[in-house]
Amino acid sequence: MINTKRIEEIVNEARKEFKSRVLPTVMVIGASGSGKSTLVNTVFGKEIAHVGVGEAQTKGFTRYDGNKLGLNFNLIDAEGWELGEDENIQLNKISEYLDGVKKSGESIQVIWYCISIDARRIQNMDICILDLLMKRKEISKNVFVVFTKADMDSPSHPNTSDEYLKIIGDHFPQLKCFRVCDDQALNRQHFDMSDMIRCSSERIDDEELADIFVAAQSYELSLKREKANKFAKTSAFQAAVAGATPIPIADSIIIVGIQIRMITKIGLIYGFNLMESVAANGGEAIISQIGKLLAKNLGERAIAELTKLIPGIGTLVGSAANAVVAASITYSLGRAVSEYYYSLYKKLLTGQQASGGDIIKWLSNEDFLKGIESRIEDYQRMTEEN
Ligand SMILES: Nc1nc2c(ncn2[C@@H]2O[C@H](COP(=O)(O)OP(=O)(O)OP(=O)(O)O)[C@@H](O)[C@H]2O)c(=O)[nH]1
Ligand SMILES: [Mg+2]
Repeated sequence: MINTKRIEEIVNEARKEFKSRVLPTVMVIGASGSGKSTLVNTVFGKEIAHVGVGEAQTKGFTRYDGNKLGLNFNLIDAEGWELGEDENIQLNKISEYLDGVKKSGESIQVIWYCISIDARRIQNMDICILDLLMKRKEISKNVFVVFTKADMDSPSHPNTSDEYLKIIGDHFPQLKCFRVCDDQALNRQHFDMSDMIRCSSERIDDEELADIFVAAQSYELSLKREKANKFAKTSAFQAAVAGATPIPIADSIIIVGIQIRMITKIGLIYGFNLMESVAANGGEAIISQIGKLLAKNLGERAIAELTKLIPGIGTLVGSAANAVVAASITYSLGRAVSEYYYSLYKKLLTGQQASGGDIIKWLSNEDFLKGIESRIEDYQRMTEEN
């Protein structure tokens, strides 16, 4: 009934597509000790310096290649400048470096310029470097000012971050500023870490790179969920188109293909690579198993749903109803997978054991089918809203 050969082909195509990804590049820059490395660790949940050695590039820039280090992003760490350093020398270094990046064809998606609250004043060097960055058309809209160590702000008025905000606002009214610190609880209660991550991702033009940035960061889990759900919607519409062709859904390899792609992509948004966990678990046999499971669930649910939708099924299968069913099951599957990964990720964040490979077990589970049922209603609500 289900063509496993074709499923393997689909999975291999998806695997190739997701393997050869270009990664977003994040650059941190600011005074020495301004909290650049700490910021990167807080956002991405990784001690990059401990993950591997970056390549020291010309004049104080270190580039960490995500593909080499198994990360979902590249990092450019600019060596912090010291107080009293010559401004022109610094500015020349930065200009030269950015020229080189531009020439190499690489683009930088996010630039966080760090100014520590602890410093108590914004230096002329800060303004000069920001001015340089804002004058470069290729990056200016990706520059953000980050007031680090916000936990050290004084409770008095006007406090340091308010003063900073005013100075930056006077010089660069178009620049966005965020207050952050290295403490989760404080960030969530008082500071702007979430906003910083959201704004940064929204400014990335390339949608694929924006998705990978969301996958790379580990701070804003709800952003991953939003992206995953958006992708489930897109896939549902694709499935609707495929479902509108008058072939029985249970045999529709196209829809299964859309679904495999969808669960792969959702896994990636959460930072799990389904394809890799599949390969690690014995490869192709499991891949066809996933395909069969999807086809079986899809088939059975589809028939149940169709029976509800059209009395006298068997004599006539309306292609419109077929499309609705294909879409709602795909959407439900996407939402269910997203919720699954969401809870898996939460587990990982609290130090519990979990692996992306668990999804295979979970797909054969009763809870999964129940989850799908409860989310078919979500889809119907969604189509009514649109
Ligand atoms: N209180 C407080 N201390 C922080 C915070 N962020 C960083 N620090 C401390 O500030 C110091 C410098 O932090 P780093 O992240 O190493 O700064 P950096 O900009 O990467 O420094 P260089 O790479 O040497 O230029 C460290 O001792 C951190 O522990 C914060 O949010 N609050
Ligand atoms: Mg550092």
